[in-house]
Amino acid sequence: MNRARTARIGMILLFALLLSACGDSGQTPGEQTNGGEEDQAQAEETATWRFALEEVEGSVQDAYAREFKRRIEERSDGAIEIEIYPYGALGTSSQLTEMAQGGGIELTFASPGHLADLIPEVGVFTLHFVLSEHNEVNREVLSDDAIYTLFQPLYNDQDLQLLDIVPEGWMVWSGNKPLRTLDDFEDFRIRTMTSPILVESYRAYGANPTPMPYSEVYSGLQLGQIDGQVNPIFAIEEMSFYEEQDYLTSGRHAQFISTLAASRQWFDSLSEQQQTMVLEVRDELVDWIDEEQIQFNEERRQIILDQGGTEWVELTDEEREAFREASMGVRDTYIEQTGETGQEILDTLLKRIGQAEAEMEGEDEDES
Ligand code: 6CS
Repeated sequence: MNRARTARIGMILLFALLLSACGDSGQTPGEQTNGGEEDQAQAEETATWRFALEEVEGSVQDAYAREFKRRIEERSDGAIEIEIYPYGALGTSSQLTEMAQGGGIELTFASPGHLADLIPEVGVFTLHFVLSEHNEVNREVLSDDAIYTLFQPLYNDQDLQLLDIVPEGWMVWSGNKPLRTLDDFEDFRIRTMTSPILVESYRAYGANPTPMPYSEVYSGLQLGQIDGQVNPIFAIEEMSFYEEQDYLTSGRHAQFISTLAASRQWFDSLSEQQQTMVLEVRDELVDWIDEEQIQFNEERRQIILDQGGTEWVELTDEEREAFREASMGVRDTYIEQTGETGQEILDTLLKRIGQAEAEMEGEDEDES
Protein backbone atom coordinates (compact mmCIF):
# COMPACT_ATOMS: atom_id res chain seq x y z
CA MET A 1 0.00 0.00 0.00
CA ASN A 2 2.69 2.39 1.03
CA ARG A 3 4.96 1.68 -1.93
CA ALA A 4 2.10 2.44 -4.29
CA ARG A 5 1.45 5.64 -2.42
CA THR A 6 5.11 6.66 -2.55
CA ALA A 7 5.14 6.06 -6.29
CA ARG A 8 2.05 8.24 -6.65
CA ILE A 9 3.82 11.04 -4.77
CA GLY A 10 6.47 11.02 -7.53
CA MET A 11 3.75 11.47 -10.12
CA ILE A 12 2.23 14.23 -8.13
CA LEU A 13 5.24 16.40 -8.38
CA LEU A 14 5.14 16.12 -12.12
CA PHE A 15 1.45 16.90 -12.15
CA ALA A 16 1.95 19.71 -9.68
CA LEU A 17 4.48 21.27 -12.02
CA LEU A 18 2.01 21.01 -14.88
CA LEU A 19 -0.73 22.59 -12.78
CA SER A 20 1.57 25.37 -11.65
CA ALA A 21 2.52 25.98 -15.24
CA CYS A 22 -1.18 26.40 -16.03
CA GLY A 23 -1.46 28.79 -13.11
CA ASP A 24 1.39 30.87 -14.50
CA SER A 25 -0.04 31.03 -17.98
CA GLY A 26 -2.54 33.72 -17.14
CA GLN A 27 -5.50 31.40 -17.67
CA THR A 28 -8.39 31.71 -15.31
CA PRO A 29 -9.44 28.44 -13.62
CA GLY A 30 -11.47 26.29 -15.99
CA GLU A 31 -10.18 27.86 -19.17
CA GLN A 32 -8.88 25.38 -21.70
CA THR A 33 -6.38 25.84 -24.46
CA ASN A 34 -7.55 23.21 -26.95
CA GLY A 35 -10.76 22.85 -28.94
CA GLY A 36 -12.60 25.15 -31.26
CA GLU A 37 -14.78 28.16 -30.62
CA GLU A 38 -17.55 26.03 -29.17
CA ASP A 39 -15.19 24.47 -26.62
CA GLN A 40 -13.88 27.92 -25.83
CA ALA A 41 -17.36 29.28 -25.19
CA GLN A 42 -18.18 26.28 -22.99
CA ALA A 43 -14.92 26.69 -21.06
CA GLU A 44 -15.62 30.36 -20.45
CA GLU A 45 -19.01 29.47 -19.05
CA THR A 46 -17.71 26.81 -16.65
CA ALA A 47 -14.96 27.65 -14.20
CA THR A 48 -13.07 24.73 -12.66
CA TRP A 49 -11.98 25.01 -9.04
CA ARG A 50 -9.31 22.48 -8.01
CA PHE A 51 -9.66 21.31 -4.42
CA ALA A 52 -6.76 19.28 -2.94
CA LEU A 53 -6.95 17.08 0.13
CA GLU A 54 -4.32 16.00 2.65
CA GLU A 55 -6.32 12.82 3.17
CA VAL A 56 -7.41 9.86 1.04
CA GLU A 57 -10.86 9.14 -0.37
CA GLY A 58 -13.36 8.23 2.36
CA SER A 59 -11.75 10.61 4.90
CA VAL A 60 -13.26 13.55 6.79
CA GLN A 61 -11.63 16.00 4.36
CA ASP A 62 -13.02 14.03 1.43
CA ALA A 63 -16.52 14.16 2.96
CA TYR A 64 -16.15 17.93 3.41
CA ALA A 65 -14.90 18.47 -0.14
CA ARG A 66 -17.69 16.38 -1.68
CA GLU A 67 -20.38 18.26 0.21
CA PHE A 68 -18.73 21.61 -0.57
CA LYS A 69 -18.62 20.61 -4.25
CA ARG A 70 -22.24 19.46 -4.24
CA ARG A 71 -23.51 22.69 -2.73
CA ILE A 72 -21.36 25.05 -4.83
CA GLU A 73 -22.10 23.29 -8.11
CA GLU A 74 -25.82 23.22 -7.38
CA ARG A 75 -25.91 26.86 -6.33
CA SER A 76 -23.80 28.10 -9.23
CA ASP A 77 -26.14 26.35 -11.65
CA GLY A 78 -23.38 24.78 -13.72
CA ALA A 79 -21.13 27.84 -13.81
CA ILE A 80 -18.61 26.21 -11.44
CA GLU A 81 -17.20 22.72 -11.45
CA ILE A 82 -15.08 21.46 -8.56
CA GLU A 83 -12.41 18.81 -9.08
CA ILE A 84 -11.32 17.00 -5.93
CA TYR A 85 -7.75 15.68 -5.63
CA PRO A 86 -7.35 13.21 -2.73
CA TYR A 87 -4.02 12.70 -0.94
CA GLY A 88 -1.58 10.99 -3.25
CA ALA A 89 -2.91 12.72 -6.36
CA LEU A 90 -0.94 15.96 -6.02
CA GLY A 91 1.52 16.04 -3.13
CA THR A 92 2.29 16.20 0.58
CA SER A 93 0.49 18.74 2.78
CA SER A 94 3.33 21.23 2.45
CA GLN A 95 3.39 20.83 -1.33
CA LEU A 96 -0.37 21.41 -1.55
CA THR A 97 0.03 24.64 0.41
CA GLU A 98 2.80 25.76 -1.95
CA MET A 99 0.61 25.03 -4.93
CA ALA A 100 -2.25 27.08 -3.49
CA GLN A 101 0.16 29.94 -2.74
CA GLY A 102 1.28 29.95 -6.36
CA GLY A 103 -2.27 29.71 -7.73
CA GLY A 104 -1.64 26.22 -9.18
CA ILE A 105 -4.74 25.03 -7.30
CA GLU A 106 -7.62 27.05 -5.93
CA LEU A 107 -8.48 25.28 -2.66
CA THR A 108 -6.61 23.03 -0.27
CA PHE A 109 -6.74 21.68 3.24
CA ALA A 110 -3.71 22.84 5.23
CA SER A 111 -3.37 21.29 8.68
CA PRO A 112 -1.58 23.33 11.34
CA GLY A 113 0.56 20.28 12.14
CA HIS A 114 2.31 20.95 8.83
CA LEU A 115 1.30 24.56 8.08
CA ALA A 116 2.99 25.88 11.24
CA ASP A 117 6.29 25.45 9.34
CA LEU A 118 5.10 28.40 7.24
CA ILE A 119 2.71 30.20 9.62
CA PRO A 120 4.03 29.45 13.15
CA GLU A 121 0.96 31.04 14.81
CA VAL A 122 -1.34 28.23 13.59
CA GLY A 123 0.75 25.96 15.82
CA VAL A 124 -1.68 27.01 18.57
CA PHE A 125 -3.99 24.28 17.26
CA THR A 126 -1.34 21.65 17.93
CA LEU A 127 -0.88 22.66 21.58
CA HIS A 128 -2.35 20.16 24.02
CA PHE A 129 -5.26 20.79 26.40
CA VAL A 130 -6.22 24.11 24.77
CA LEU A 131 -9.50 23.20 23.10
CA SER A 132 -12.62 22.22 24.99
CA GLU A 133 -13.73 18.67 25.68
CA HIS A 134 -17.11 19.70 24.28
CA ASN A 135 -17.52 19.54 20.52
CA GLU A 136 -20.20 22.23 20.47
CA VAL A 137 -17.85 24.66 22.25
CA ASN A 138 -15.01 24.03 19.78
CA ARG A 139 -17.41 24.33 16.87
CA GLU A 140 -18.66 27.69 18.11
CA VAL A 141 -15.22 29.13 18.93
CA LEU A 142 -13.49 27.91 15.77
CA SER A 143 -16.14 29.47 13.56
CA ASP A 144 -16.01 32.77 15.43
CA ASP A 145 -15.13 35.88 13.41
CA ALA A 146 -12.79 37.06 16.18
CA ILE A 147 -10.59 34.02 15.55
CA TYR A 148 -10.62 34.48 11.75
CA THR A 149 -9.70 38.13 12.13
CA LEU A 150 -6.55 37.13 14.00
CA PHE A 151 -5.46 34.52 11.49
CA GLN A 152 -6.50 36.07 8.17
CA PRO A 153 -3.61 38.58 7.85
CA LEU A 154 -1.14 35.76 8.54
CA TYR A 155 -2.64 33.65 5.76
CA ASN A 156 -2.83 36.68 3.45
CA ASP A 157 0.88 37.40 4.01
CA GLN A 158 1.51 33.92 2.62
CA ASP A 159 -0.76 34.46 -0.42
CA LEU A 160 -3.49 32.35 1.15
CA GLN A 161 -7.08 33.04 2.21
CA LEU A 162 -8.29 31.26 5.33
CA LEU A 163 -11.78 29.91 4.71
CA ASP A 164 -12.50 27.45 7.49
CA ILE A 165 -11.07 25.85 10.64
CA VAL A 166 -12.28 22.26 10.83
CA PRO A 167 -12.04 19.90 13.84
CA GLU A 168 -11.67 16.28 12.70
CA GLY A 169 -11.81 14.44 16.03
CA TRP A 170 -9.70 13.55 19.07
CA MET A 171 -6.09 12.60 18.49
CA VAL A 172 -5.27 9.07 19.67
CA TRP A 173 -1.81 7.64 20.40
CA SER A 174 -1.01 4.28 18.82
CA GLY A 175 1.81 1.99 19.95
CA ASN A 176 2.74 -1.53 20.90
CA LYS A 177 2.17 -0.70 24.54
CA PRO A 178 -0.41 1.43 26.36
CA LEU A 179 0.74 5.04 26.84
CA ARG A 180 -0.73 5.83 30.24
CA THR A 181 2.09 7.76 31.87
CA LEU A 182 4.99 10.06 31.08
CA ASP A 183 7.27 7.10 31.85
CA ASP A 184 5.60 5.18 29.02
CA PHE A 185 6.60 8.02 26.67
CA GLU A 186 10.26 7.96 27.75
CA ASP A 187 12.28 7.74 24.50
CA PHE A 188 9.17 6.50 22.65
CA ARG A 189 9.73 7.29 18.96
CA ILE A 190 6.45 8.90 18.07
CA ARG A 191 5.81 10.11 14.53
CA THR A 192 4.46 13.64 14.44
CA MET A 193 3.48 16.00 11.67
CA THR A 194 6.28 18.30 10.61
CA SER A 195 5.69 21.49 12.63
CA PRO A 196 8.39 22.32 15.22
CA ILE A 197 5.90 23.26 17.95
CA LEU A 198 4.30 19.83 17.67
CA VAL A 199 7.71 18.27 18.18
CA GLU A 200 8.07 20.32 21.38
CA SER A 201 4.75 18.96 22.67
CA TYR A 202 6.15 15.44 22.62
CA ARG A 203 9.60 16.40 23.91
CA ALA A 204 7.75 17.77 26.93
CA TYR A 205 6.46 14.22 27.57
CA GLY A 206 10.00 12.80 27.37
CA ALA A 207 9.33 11.17 23.98
CA ASN A 208 11.57 11.09 20.94
CA PRO A 209 9.36 12.83 18.33
CA THR A 210 10.05 11.91 14.71
CA PRO A 211 8.40 14.24 12.16
CA MET A 212 7.58 12.74 8.77
CA PRO A 213 5.00 13.12 6.00
CA TYR A 214 1.71 11.22 6.28
CA SER A 215 2.57 8.95 3.35
CA GLU A 216 5.61 7.52 5.15
CA VAL A 217 3.95 6.59 8.46
CA TYR A 218 2.76 3.10 7.53
CA SER A 219 6.18 1.95 6.30
CA GLY A 220 7.81 3.75 9.25
CA LEU A 221 5.77 1.55 11.61
CA GLN A 222 6.32 -1.56 9.53
CA LEU A 223 10.09 -1.09 9.37
CA GLY A 224 10.34 -0.17 13.04
CA GLN A 225 11.67 3.35 12.31
CA ILE A 226 9.03 4.66 14.73
CA ASP A 227 7.32 3.09 17.76
CA GLY A 228 4.00 4.83 17.33
CA GLN A 229 2.11 7.76 15.88
CA VAL A 230 -0.77 10.08 16.72
CA ASN A 231 -3.88 10.76 14.62
CA PRO A 232 -7.67 10.73 14.85
CA ILE A 233 -9.24 7.26 14.77
CA PHE A 234 -10.75 7.58 11.29
CA ALA A 235 -7.23 8.16 9.90
CA ILE A 236 -5.68 5.33 11.92
CA GLU A 237 -8.26 3.03 10.34
CA GLU A 238 -8.18 4.22 6.73
CA MET A 239 -4.36 4.43 6.62
CA SER A 240 -4.14 0.93 8.21
CA PHE A 241 -1.78 2.16 10.97
CA TYR A 242 -3.63 -0.03 13.50
CA GLU A 243 -2.45 -3.15 11.64
CA GLU A 244 1.04 -2.45 12.93
CA GLN A 245 0.04 -1.41 16.46
CA ASP A 246 -1.41 -3.30 19.45
CA TYR A 247 -2.76 -0.42 21.54
CA LEU A 248 -4.68 2.78 20.94
CA THR A 249 -4.55 5.20 23.87
CA SER A 250 -7.05 8.01 24.12
CA GLY A 251 -5.89 10.90 26.28
CA ARG A 252 -8.24 13.50 24.73
CA HIS A 253 -5.25 15.85 24.78
CA ALA A 254 -5.98 17.57 21.44
CA GLN A 255 -8.36 17.60 18.53
CA PHE A 256 -6.99 17.14 15.04
CA ILE A 257 -7.61 20.51 13.41
CA SER A 258 -7.31 21.32 9.74
CA THR A 259 -7.82 24.59 7.94
CA LEU A 260 -9.35 25.13 4.54
CA ALA A 261 -7.25 27.61 2.58
CA ALA A 262 -7.68 29.17 -0.84
CA SER A 263 -5.21 30.79 -3.16
CA ARG A 264 -5.47 34.44 -2.16
CA GLN A 265 -4.96 35.71 -5.68
CA TRP A 266 -7.77 33.43 -6.88
CA PHE A 267 -10.15 34.30 -4.03
CA ASP A 268 -9.62 38.01 -4.64
CA SER A 269 -10.39 37.48 -8.31
CA LEU A 270 -13.84 36.01 -7.59
CA SER A 271 -16.91 38.21 -7.95
CA GLU A 272 -18.47 39.44 -4.71
CA GLN A 273 -21.38 37.12 -5.37
CA GLN A 274 -19.09 34.09 -5.69
CA GLN A 275 -17.14 35.01 -2.57
CA THR A 276 -20.42 35.27 -0.65
CA MET A 277 -21.51 31.90 -1.99
CA VAL A 278 -18.25 30.28 -0.80
CA LEU A 279 -18.59 31.82 2.67
CA GLU A 280 -22.24 30.83 2.95
CA VAL A 281 -21.47 27.21 2.07
CA ARG A 282 -18.55 27.32 4.52
CA ASP A 283 -20.92 28.49 7.29
CA GLU A 284 -23.46 25.80 6.47
CA LEU A 285 -20.79 23.10 6.71
CA VAL A 286 -19.70 23.93 10.28
CA ASP A 287 -22.34 21.75 11.97
CA TRP A 288 -22.56 19.32 9.05
CA ILE A 289 -18.88 18.30 9.09
CA ASP A 290 -18.75 18.13 12.87
CA GLU A 291 -21.57 15.61 12.94
CA GLU A 292 -19.87 13.68 10.13
CA GLN A 293 -16.49 13.53 11.87
CA ILE A 294 -18.07 12.31 15.13
CA GLN A 295 -19.81 9.53 13.24
CA PHE A 296 -16.70 8.67 11.18
CA ASN A 297 -14.55 8.36 14.30
CA GLU A 298 -17.10 6.24 16.18
CA GLU A 299 -17.65 3.89 13.24
CA ARG A 300 -13.97 3.47 12.42
CA ARG A 301 -13.11 2.75 16.07
CA GLN A 302 -15.63 -0.06 15.99
CA ILE A 303 -14.21 -1.40 12.72
CA ILE A 304 -10.73 -1.59 14.28
CA LEU A 305 -11.94 -3.22 17.49
CA ASP A 306 -14.12 -5.74 15.61
CA GLN A 307 -11.07 -6.98 13.74
CA GLY A 308 -9.37 -7.88 17.04
CA GLY A 309 -5.68 -7.51 17.88
CA THR A 310 -5.93 -3.85 18.94
CA GLU A 311 -6.79 -2.81 22.47
CA TRP A 312 -8.46 0.49 23.36
CA VAL A 313 -7.12 2.34 26.42
CA GLU A 314 -8.88 5.37 27.88
CA LEU A 315 -6.90 7.56 30.28
CA THR A 316 -8.49 8.40 33.62
CA ASP A 317 -8.84 12.06 34.63
CA GLU A 318 -5.90 11.61 36.98
CA GLU A 319 -3.70 10.17 34.24
CA ARG A 320 -4.67 13.00 31.88
CA GLU A 321 -3.74 15.54 34.55
CA ALA A 322 -0.06 14.46 34.43
CA PHE A 323 0.01 15.13 30.68
CA ARG A 324 -1.82 18.44 31.07
CA GLU A 325 0.77 19.64 33.57
CA ALA A 326 3.68 18.48 31.39
CA SER A 327 2.19 20.26 28.37
CA MET A 328 1.91 23.73 29.94
CA GLY A 329 5.54 24.79 29.32
CA VAL A 330 5.07 24.27 25.56
CA ARG A 331 2.73 27.29 25.55
CA ASP A 332 5.76 29.42 26.54
CA THR A 333 7.74 27.94 23.65
CA TYR A 334 4.84 28.76 21.30
CA ILE A 335 4.85 32.38 22.49
CA GLU A 336 8.64 32.60 22.19
CA GLN A 337 8.29 31.47 18.56
CA THR A 338 5.33 33.68 17.66
CA GLY A 339 5.67 36.79 19.85
CA GLU A 340 2.79 39.16 20.56
CA THR A 341 0.59 37.82 17.78
CA GLY A 342 0.85 34.29 19.12
CA GLN A 343 0.18 35.53 22.64
CA GLU A 344 -2.96 37.34 21.47
CA ILE A 345 -4.15 34.27 19.56
CA LEU A 346 -3.63 31.93 22.50
CA ASP A 347 -5.25 34.35 24.97
CA THR A 348 -8.24 34.96 22.70
CA LEU A 349 -8.75 31.27 22.08
CA LEU A 350 -8.58 30.38 25.78
CA LYS A 351 -10.87 33.26 26.69
CA ARG A 352 -13.48 32.40 24.05
CA ILE A 353 -13.39 28.71 25.05
CA GLY A 354 -13.86 29.66 28.71
CA GLN A 355 -16.81 31.92 27.82
CA ALA A 356 -18.47 29.33 25.57
CA GLU A 357 -18.07 26.63 28.24
CA ALA A 358 -19.55 28.91 30.91
CA GLU A 359 -22.50 29.72 28.61
CA MET A 360 -23.05 26.04 27.92
CA GLU A 361 -22.96 25.16 31.62
CA GLY A 362 -25.36 28.05 32.34
CA GLU A 363 -27.78 26.71 29.74
CA ASP A 364 -27.51 23.21 31.22
CA GLU A 365 -28.35 24.54 34.68
CA ASP A 366 -31.37 26.49 33.33
CA GLU A 367 -32.68 23.33 31.72
CA SER A 368 -32.33 21.19 34.86
O1 6CS B 1 -0.88 12.98 10.18
C1 6CS B 1 -0.96 13.65 9.16
O2 6CS B 1 0.01 14.11 8.58
C2 6CS B 1 -2.34 13.87 8.55
N1 6CS B 1 -3.38 13.45 9.42
C3 6CS B 1 -4.62 13.68 9.10
C4 6CS B 1 -5.73 13.10 9.88
N2 6CS B 1 -4.94 14.51 8.11
C5 6CS B 1 -3.98 15.17 7.26
C6 6CS B 1 -2.57 15.16 7.89
O3 6CS B 1 -1.61 15.48 6.96
